Amino acid sequence: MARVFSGIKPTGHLTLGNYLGAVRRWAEVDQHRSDALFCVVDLHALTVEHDPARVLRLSRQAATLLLASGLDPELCTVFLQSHVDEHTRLSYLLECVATDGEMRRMIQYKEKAPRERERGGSVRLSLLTYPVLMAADILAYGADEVPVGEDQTQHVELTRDLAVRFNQRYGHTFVVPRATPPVVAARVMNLQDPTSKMGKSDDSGSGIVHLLDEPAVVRRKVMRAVTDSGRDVEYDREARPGVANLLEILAACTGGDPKALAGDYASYGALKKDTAEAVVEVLGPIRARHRELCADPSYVEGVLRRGAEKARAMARPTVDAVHRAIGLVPAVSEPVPDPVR
Ligand code: AQP
Repeated sequence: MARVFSGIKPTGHLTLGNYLGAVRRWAEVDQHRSDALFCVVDLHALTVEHDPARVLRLSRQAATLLLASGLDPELCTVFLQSHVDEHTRLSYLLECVATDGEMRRMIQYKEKAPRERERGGSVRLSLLTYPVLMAADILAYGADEVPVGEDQTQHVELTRDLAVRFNQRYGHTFVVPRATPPVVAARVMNLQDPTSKMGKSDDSGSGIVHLLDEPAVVRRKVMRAVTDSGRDVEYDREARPGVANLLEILAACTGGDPKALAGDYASYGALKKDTAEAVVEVLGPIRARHRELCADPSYVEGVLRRGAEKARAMARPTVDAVHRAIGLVPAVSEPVPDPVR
């Protein structure tokens, strides 16, 4: 059975992009056909200026939303990254295999570092190195597949490179994983700027549909989506990114094909209306289940505690093997005897 690992950063409220690009597949497909682990990667949220209370709140909310979206702790392992020390243990060892040039080439670093400087802050070293932590997240579990949206493929490529390099230098230790992006909605775009990804750390508001948005809010955001001055509904990501984005969202929500759906519409207004209703329908059960789970926080805590125990037991043998392969003396598991006096 394939091993699957994926994660989500508590850097903002989960978006429709997170759901259609990743979480829905985790719930509907991956947890049923594989040995799957899903993680709130809270350490990744510390790589930029952050408010500790907000990260704490968003981490709990993200975990609750993963369960509300259909992850079943009987079928998969759900946990918080910071609860399993093996991720950071392995990350340092992989930093000893990665190069600084590789880190500086990461698109997300190139995009975010200037943003941090513009905000008047300095750039945290962790913003440069967190792709290695992400590699550790994946490699610690021997994952074969990493179901992610398109924006994460460069990070999975780096993970593959580090795994191959380590195996060549120190002996076969890691499974080399591969990214598995979804067929539709691999990159849901911002409704107000269809050339940018709908990202949760972007607070600009009306272009981003959050999973917990009320139906009226969803309808308003979709109806105001930026399209273009044309009239015909055509699926063309380059020439008509706004319309293509709506068609992709509609297709992902209803199970159709964006190109085929374009033929059903004679106006942008009708397309927006159907897209809005399809999104409202998809989000309704998630919001309802989220309300129920919020009424029972000890259930969510229990799931995360048991998930972390299971994850730790799965990751430890791999990380111990990495220690041995790279030349570190294994930690002694039995109590150390008193020295002879
Ligand atoms: N717009 C999107 N379309 C499709 N998939 C998406 N994902 C994120 N946005 C989209 C996928 O969701 C998973 C978790 O994402 P994440 O937490 O790593 O990233 P984010 O939601 O994009 O959060 P940020 O903080 O806004 O990220 P960045 O770092 O990009 O600024 C992933 O599988 C991702 O592909």
